[in-house]
Amino acid sequence: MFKKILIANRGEIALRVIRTCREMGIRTVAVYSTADKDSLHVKFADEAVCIGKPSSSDSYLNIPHIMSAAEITNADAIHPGYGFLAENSKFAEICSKHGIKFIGPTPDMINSMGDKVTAKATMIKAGVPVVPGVEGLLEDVAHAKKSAKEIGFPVILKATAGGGGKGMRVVWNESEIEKAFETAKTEAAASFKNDGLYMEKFVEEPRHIEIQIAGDQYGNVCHLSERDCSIQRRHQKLVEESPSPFMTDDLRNRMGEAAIKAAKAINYESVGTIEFLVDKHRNFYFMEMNTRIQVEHCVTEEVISYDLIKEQIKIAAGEKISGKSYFPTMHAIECRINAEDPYNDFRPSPGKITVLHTPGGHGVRIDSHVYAGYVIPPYYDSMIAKLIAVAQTREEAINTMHRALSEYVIEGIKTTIPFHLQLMQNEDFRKGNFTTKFLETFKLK
Ligand code: MV4
Repeated sequence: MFKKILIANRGEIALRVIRTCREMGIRTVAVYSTADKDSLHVKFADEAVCIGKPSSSDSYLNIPHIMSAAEITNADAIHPGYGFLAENSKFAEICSKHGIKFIGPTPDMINSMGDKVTAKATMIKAGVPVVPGVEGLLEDVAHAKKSAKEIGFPVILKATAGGGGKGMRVVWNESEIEKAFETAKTEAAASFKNDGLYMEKFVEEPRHIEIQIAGDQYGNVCHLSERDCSIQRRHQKLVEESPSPFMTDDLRNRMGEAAIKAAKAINYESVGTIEFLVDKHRNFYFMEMNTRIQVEHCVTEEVISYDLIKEQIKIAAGEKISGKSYFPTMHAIECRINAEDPYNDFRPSPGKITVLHTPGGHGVRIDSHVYAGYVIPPYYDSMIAKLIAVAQTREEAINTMHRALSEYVIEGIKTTIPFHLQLMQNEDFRKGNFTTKFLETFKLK
């Protein structure tokens, strides 16, 4: 097992990793930017190294600074968390060259899922269902036009280097295709330095349901059931839950097996997630694979009673997993508490937390790095806490969540708490009656 892990991240996920390391008897190194010197991850770690100025490119994305911190502290592994360098294959490669274990998949595995056209081809070969569309990249506008007519409108153009919604265009009819192709190409080139586009049938009003998987270094893979992440706004998830209210035992088995096939196709090592689109007939299609631990991993932990970070560290250290899958015995919901103003287009609201009272009691978990007097810096993402409610049924979990949200007091900044309070009382949400379009029509009172 590792003796010392450097956590190349900040905020709640840095704390989350430190907590598990402490339970496992592993020493921890925090890295921090000058803006984060008073952050809890710095105080909770055994050692802390300042790696640069506030901007991410000078600190949490600065590979030489992070590698130096790892060398001077003699860390034998690096946990990348999520975001920042978590899916950067060059970083994983550099770690390996320095004899430091990157706690995650190998550079090849990251690359094979990072390029979406390659990933889709791999999935087709493995027998995992994908959205019908053109195989490979679009050559030019004429190719796009011809393909769209064959597939049938509406279609969607996506960037092969994209993911998470960037550089996408929905095309409803032939007259729109030329402009959509050109703007998507320009946007992809600017955002990813790769203008490759591909085309799929546009699935209308889908649900976003993802399957958590774990694979070890010996080819054993299991699934850990699903999370429903349909409650999103501009591709930012706000609420996640497990099990999905749309799930059936049969669908879970079929999606679980497909996710295992997907992971096995690339000999996947570590924990990871296969994202699927699910249509109203319960057809499911591979969308992309996340080769990292995700923000929403906690809902899975709560419904199967399993520490995913511990498992991720054990797998990285070469331990075997059983290959037996896990099924939810509880219901968990996570609300992302962001320093944003839900009454003002979710505009970021950084600043000092003057008053803080956190909820507690039966069935409540909070993963957060903030405290009363903490100043939320404006340089990073605005998530300041994850509130997770667990109960035996979905209805009880929603009621626990509502109760916990109503106990939560955060003053000095605006937060998404009022949004979540109203969502928990929404009739359609309570019925499990929602798709990825839900928040387009949800109105705050
Ligand atoms: C789609 C789709 C409909 N049809 N692909 C959005 C993020 C990126 N991972 C892919 N996305 C979508 N791909 C086809 N063929 C609809 C979306 C989509 C979406 C997906 C999941 C969650 C929220 C979403 C919001 C808008 C569009």
